[in-house]
Amino acid sequence: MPSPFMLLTGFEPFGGDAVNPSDLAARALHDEVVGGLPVRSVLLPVDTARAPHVLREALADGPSAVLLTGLAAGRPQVALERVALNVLDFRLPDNAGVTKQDEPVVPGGPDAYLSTLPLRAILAAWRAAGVPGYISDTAGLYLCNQVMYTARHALGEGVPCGFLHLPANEAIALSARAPGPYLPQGEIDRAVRVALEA
Ligand code: PCA
Repeated sequence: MPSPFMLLTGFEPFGGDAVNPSDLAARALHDEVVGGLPVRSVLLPVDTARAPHVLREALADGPSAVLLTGLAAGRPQVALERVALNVLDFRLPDNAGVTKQDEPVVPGGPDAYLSTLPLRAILAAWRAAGVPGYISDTAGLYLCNQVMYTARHALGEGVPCGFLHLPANEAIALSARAPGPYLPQGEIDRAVRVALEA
């Protein structure tokens, strides 16, 4: 019987950024014990063909809970996604240069899956920890939506699973051409840790 763990995923950098805060947070939390369970972090490629395979391999090890994370530059705070849609429609090619338009994530799958994370409990835990955050009603139609849909489709209802979008960190804000919101990486790591605890 494999020992229980929580799966935390981050994404590699994309869209010209040198870093991805979700990758950095996942690395920072790898092997930490949070809420009594060790965290296993897995890095997902920003590659629409490869990401589902890497994800499904990680899911096959039987995590007790799954927290998927990614960057949503421009968002002012950490945001729990409520829903993943069965749609791929990219404004930006993935890291392999592939663009999708009006395609399903899973042909014949349900139109949408809701997050099975305790969204309100996570918001409350963030509030108690002094972390402003909110529930987002769209994860976009890019890789983040794709992996949330893929994970929910693979897992069913039994394992809490959902997506957390992170703001830009200081490195991304410093390299941006126009001023934008950011959250220091240490705070991003803390927000992810508190979400895992909840
Ligand atoms: N953010 C993108 C994909 C990878 C990432 O970190 C998204 O929001 O879809």
